[in-house]
Amino acid sequence: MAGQAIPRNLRTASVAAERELIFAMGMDGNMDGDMGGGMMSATINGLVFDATRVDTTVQFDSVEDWLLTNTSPLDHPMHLHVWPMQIIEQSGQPVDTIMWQDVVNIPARSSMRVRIACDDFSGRIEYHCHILDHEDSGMMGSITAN
Ligand SMILES: [Cu+2]
Repeated sequence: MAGQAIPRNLRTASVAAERELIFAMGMDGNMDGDMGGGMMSATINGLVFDATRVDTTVQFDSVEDWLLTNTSPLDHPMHLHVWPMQIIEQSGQPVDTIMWQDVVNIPARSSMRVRIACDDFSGRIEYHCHILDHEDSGMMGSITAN
């Protein structure tokens, strides 16, 4: 990417797939812990991170739209490894600035739509909330391109 003065505009790309990632927080239902209450859970599409699971499979060299929905009362800065994102909508309103971002903040109880070119790398990578407490509580997923 070094030396690219004008970013490629993904708005003109054809979108191969759309998906939604829902970022949620709550207390997990397991009350048999020794602290008198449940642990915080931070999930993406209802799941805490599991290193043995692949959450998302994309087609290599395709462009995808992801709707990042945050149902929680806290912001979640979402970091996607390898592939930078372009924000195309914030809370349903178009965003015209063409900019690559490797972290996109999803404000509390809000949504961001991003477009991603899944190129240059095929294999398994991760996406996660950049707030360490949230990531440690499970807000992370894995993705492969093939
Ligand atoms: Cu978070």
